[in-house]
Amino acid sequence: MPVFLDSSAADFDAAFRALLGAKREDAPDVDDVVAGIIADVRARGDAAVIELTAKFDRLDLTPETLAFSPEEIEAECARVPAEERQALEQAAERIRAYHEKQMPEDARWTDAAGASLGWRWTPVSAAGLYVPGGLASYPSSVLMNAIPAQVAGVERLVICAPTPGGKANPLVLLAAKLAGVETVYRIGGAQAIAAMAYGTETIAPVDKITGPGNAFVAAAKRRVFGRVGIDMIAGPSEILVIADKHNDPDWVALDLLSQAEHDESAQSILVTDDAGFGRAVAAAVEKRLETLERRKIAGASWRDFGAVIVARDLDEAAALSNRVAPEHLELCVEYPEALVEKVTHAGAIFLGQWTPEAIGDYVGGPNHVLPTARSARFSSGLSVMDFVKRTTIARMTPEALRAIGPAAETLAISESLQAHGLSVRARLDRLNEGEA
Ligand code: HSO
Ligand code: ZN
Repeated sequence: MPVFLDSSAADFDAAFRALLGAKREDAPDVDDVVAGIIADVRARGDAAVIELTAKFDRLDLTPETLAFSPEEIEAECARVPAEERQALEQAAERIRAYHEKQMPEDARWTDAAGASLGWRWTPVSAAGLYVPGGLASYPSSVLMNAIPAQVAGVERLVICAPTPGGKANPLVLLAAKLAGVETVYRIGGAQAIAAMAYGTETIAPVDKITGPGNAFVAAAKRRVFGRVGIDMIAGPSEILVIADKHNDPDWVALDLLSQAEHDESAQSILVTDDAGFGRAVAAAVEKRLETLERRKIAGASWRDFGAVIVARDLDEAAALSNRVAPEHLELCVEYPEALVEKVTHAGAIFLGQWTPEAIGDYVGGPNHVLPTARSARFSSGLSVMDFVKRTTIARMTPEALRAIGPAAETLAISESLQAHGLSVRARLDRLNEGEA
């Protein structure tokens, strides 16, 4: 049974804090193994990657077959049924259009001292995207990771996707093609992350690695961070739905289950101002769980981490949601535009009863790679900004240097950095000579 909490109950705050603090993921300690794998790939390159792939994925590769050939990609893509191809194309188009709006602008201005200042944005040169194998090999995630990189202007985009036993997912390859990915390597795990970070004889290193993965991949991303940039270490999915009684309990139940079915450690929370509605949703969840294909996963998530919270009113519901800082937040209320103003921490917000969170997972346009585990308090979902860097620009004129140089010299002297001060003084002296 999920927990039922009432915000007017005396012990509510303690119970709510327990819910916030619930440890949902047991991250197995694989760091030593991962350190060994990374060192091996750095030392032996392709040979290590090939051996590890044979061992973990039962797949025998050679340097020539590490990547899918263009012919293989074409053949796999051709197997995708028209309906799925069209859906993927529509998704790609909408995700691209949304992310094009995120492209930040360069700036340049002249300030009161006469200094010309600004910044420029430039893309990273190469990005590598990890696509997990097995159950969580989502073509939609390929689009969500690769399209922002493509929009940012990243020149070289590659994917590493393990194909245990050699079986490829045609939809993943089609998504890669639609998103402008040049090369797809059939490797996975920490060895794939190491290969993308450090390079091998056949795999050129990248500058930024994004994408979800298992504990080995997460540990490897942590370890190569600094050598390359990474996106984030994503935890299990979450949804919080704020709903009033003017909703169909079954719709809300399905929205809660749509995150619960991702993972036994996923968390679905309903916050409502109507206790009767809360009970109706809980009953609808149980009913749907009877027939859901993933009822084992969704049921475990709902039972262990699900919650129904009855708040005094919708304002309090928003305040509680802010304390959770959920990855996904649905506002299934009559006036969502008013309530959204009260939301300060959430990865993605879905307004009104016609916006199920699944729309955002696939075709809405916004990214579905979002901050989990309450990290929406301080971070954002994946965007074009993850694939660009900002370089600052400054240009002094003689007048500008005369106006602000002496303060620099003073500060340099106070920090005992003589050459710093002299580099300014030498120029100021020349200006003064010119004047004399
Ligand atoms: N809701 C997941 C993403 C996803 N859903 C992929 C379906 N496919 C995490 O935001
Ligand atoms: Zn999802």
